[in-house]
Amino acid sequence: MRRITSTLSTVTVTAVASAALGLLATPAHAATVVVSNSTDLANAIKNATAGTVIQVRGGTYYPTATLQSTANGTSSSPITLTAYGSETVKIDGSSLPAGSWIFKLTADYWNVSRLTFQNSPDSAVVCQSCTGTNWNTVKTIDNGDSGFTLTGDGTVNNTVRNLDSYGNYDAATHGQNADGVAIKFGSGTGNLVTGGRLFNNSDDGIDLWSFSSPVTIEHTWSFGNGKNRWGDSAFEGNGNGYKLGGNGPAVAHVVNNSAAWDNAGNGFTENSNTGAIVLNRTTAYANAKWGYYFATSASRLGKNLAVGNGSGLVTKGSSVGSAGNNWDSGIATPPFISTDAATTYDARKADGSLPATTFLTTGSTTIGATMN
Ligand SMILES: [Ca+2]
Ligand SMILES: [Ca+2]
Repeated sequence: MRRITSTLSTVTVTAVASAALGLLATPAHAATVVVSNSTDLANAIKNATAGTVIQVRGGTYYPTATLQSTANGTSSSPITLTAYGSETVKIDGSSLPAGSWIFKLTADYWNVSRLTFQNSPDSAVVCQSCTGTNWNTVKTIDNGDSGFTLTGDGTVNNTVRNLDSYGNYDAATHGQNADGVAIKFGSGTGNLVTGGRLFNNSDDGIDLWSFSSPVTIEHTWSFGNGKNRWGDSAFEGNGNGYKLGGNGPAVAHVVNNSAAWDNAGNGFTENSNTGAIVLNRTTAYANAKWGYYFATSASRLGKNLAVGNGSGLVTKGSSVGSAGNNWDSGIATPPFISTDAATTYDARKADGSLPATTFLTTGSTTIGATMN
């Protein structure tokens, strides 16, 4: 008994001495911070360290300055920013100064989920030279420029999963810039957009302008972009579903199992990218211009389905490889099970994935998007 007491005393004394000297070991579990007002939210984001978990209580937040951080997580100890429990969190930019973004990260290894960013005077979410960030079930709605942006060199291994980005419109420049997703002006490999629903934006659904490394897009829907929904008499939105390049770099972007419909421009376009873009099992339906516009690239188009596009199924240059598409010889066009898009606006499934729909499905195992 005496020996045990002695041992405990030694431990206690050691701990007290360490505490007095500020030498307490790093806690095994990093701090969880629960915030319920904009000031605390801004500070939590700014002061996060690897392993910090920021949980935002339900409600609408009106920050008066851009929420931003340069704090890095690590691959094994990321920084987490998410809604508290199952609560609904909206971060509204309508109290920001003109030209401000709502949320800017210049940081690595953040996991951001279940937050809505809306009504920004400019872009909503911008991740600049980020590595290893994961965005899951985020919404960017009715902002004054692009909803979600990755930009800068050193943009590496970021995943944008189950993003809804819609209603974004740059009024001052007559809609020519606001895309659902912009991955522009930068470089870096391993970036993925999956499960996206990018619609009714003034410019393009997704735009890869001047991004010089391959981006992968899959299981994404891009629709209704580039229409003048704002009564803008000098409207300049482009309205491509998937703008897969531009401004010089030749890049082999990849688009798998995705769809474009009802856009004011082309469904899918190289947009002057001369690289070997790969499109596999995608569908372009009822876009105002071409389903697929690939005039000068060395793209590889396989098993894609174009129906009812204003300018035609495909513009295809001599360097484009094309096989198994419904414009290729001997390939049938399967009928759509439904052309009623109503269900594509439904709430997402509980896991954040796209809602169930029969819209533009065909049952084919060989051609076109499967719409899930
Ligand atoms: Ca534009
Ligand atoms: Ca654009």
